[in-house]
Amino acid sequence: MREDFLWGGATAANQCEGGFRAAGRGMALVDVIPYGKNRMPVMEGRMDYRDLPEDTWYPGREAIDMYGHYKEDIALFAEMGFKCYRFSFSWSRIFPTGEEEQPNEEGLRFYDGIIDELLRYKIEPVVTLCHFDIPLHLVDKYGSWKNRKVIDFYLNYCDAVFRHFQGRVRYWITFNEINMLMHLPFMGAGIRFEKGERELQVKYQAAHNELTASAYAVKLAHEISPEFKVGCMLAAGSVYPYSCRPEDVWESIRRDRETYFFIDVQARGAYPAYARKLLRQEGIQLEMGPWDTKILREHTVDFISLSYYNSRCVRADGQGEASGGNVFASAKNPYLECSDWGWPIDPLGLRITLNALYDRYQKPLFIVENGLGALDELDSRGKIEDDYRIDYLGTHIKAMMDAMEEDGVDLMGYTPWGCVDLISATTGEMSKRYGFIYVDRDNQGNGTLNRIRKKSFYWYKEVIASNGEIIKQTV
Ligand code: BGP
Repeated sequence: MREDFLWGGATAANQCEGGFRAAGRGMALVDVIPYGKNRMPVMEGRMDYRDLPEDTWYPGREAIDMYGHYKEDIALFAEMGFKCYRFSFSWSRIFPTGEEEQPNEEGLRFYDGIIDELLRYKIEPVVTLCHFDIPLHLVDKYGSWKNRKVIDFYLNYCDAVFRHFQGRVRYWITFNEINMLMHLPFMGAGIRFEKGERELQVKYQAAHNELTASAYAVKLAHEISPEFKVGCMLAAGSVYPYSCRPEDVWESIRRDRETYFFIDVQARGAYPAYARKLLRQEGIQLEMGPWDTKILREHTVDFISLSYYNSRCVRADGQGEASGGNVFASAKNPYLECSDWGWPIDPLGLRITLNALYDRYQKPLFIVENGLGALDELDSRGKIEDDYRIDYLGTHIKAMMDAMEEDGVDLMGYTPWGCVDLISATTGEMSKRYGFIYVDRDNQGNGTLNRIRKKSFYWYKEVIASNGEIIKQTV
């Protein structure tokens, strides 16, 4: 293993910070994503949050109150030996409506606190600029990423934080799981469909605006500091054909391209032929600025980051049992076990995915999310023996190391998701836990918020201390 490998953990403001009204923060998209049966319709952009009943519970507003606990949490990350920590800025904490010209100083000060604390422990910050987190004002007034104007607001925000944090932050990610926009458009990109709108037209326009914003952000970052490394981020997971029937194989290629599309643009700098065809066939007209093509071509990303939870599987005939999984459902793969939430578990799929991405792009990769959402129970001694999580992570780390050492994939680091328990993005539950650190809080928001080290905490500490050697001996 390379000596500079970035072992760490990942979170996002929208699922852990809370403090939704603190220090001048403006309302954000996450603040209006409810718990319960209305969550999906809102996340899909089919229900307007303004129509939600008054007694609705919004778990993201308080989350695990990392706003008030970050020092304690970072001390625990340091105790595990983290080399880096991936987290996101809440855009509306820095630009409360998104339209201000100058940043909210108190918002910047909050992130100064986090970053200085990390650097004190020699933990490298990796910052996601937008992780399902958009000022609500931009959603309601402009229609979020449907509107080109939002590119300017985003760049104004990027400009402020690049300048403010230069010298302290080196790694930036422009958008979390940019392809989420196609599946959960409101959660992914603040997109709500109005009557009469063509969904595909709206989605591809929003995608174009985000891709352009991302390329401009790369340009800006490189102008501000030659030290900056800027990455894109994909919800990854290779799509397998259900059988060797050519129709199934073809369907798997088609589905893979739905995700590759974004990275093809961000890493290779142009719309691929299959995407140009699709736009034409679907009659989609993109509103483009005069410089977009040039900006996309000249400002590709420095690295490709990805989340990997599971592989996917498809059948051309659409028959058979379905399976859950990150971002979208697919056909049930009979060879794989599933998590408590029905997501397939496929460590070799991680090696397959890493190889596919590296073959295609030849740019450094960074796994910025991976993990097992599971039910954790405190035992009679108040401890959590999460061997299932150790198994999941151990086998995935082994697959990742094989990709690096056997296959030559260039991988910068590994930050498992939800290193401290946080709110689930898809379900809003607290009980879907990923962490090495347990947080005492339930789905209704009750609990002390106390942090407790799980068994996996001590295990991951050893993994990092041995730079992965113990994985080779034990998995
Ligand atoms: C990814 C998101 C994360 C995270 C993770 C796990 O899609 O980037 O924000 O939540 O998935 O998903 P969930 O929380 O639904 O289990």
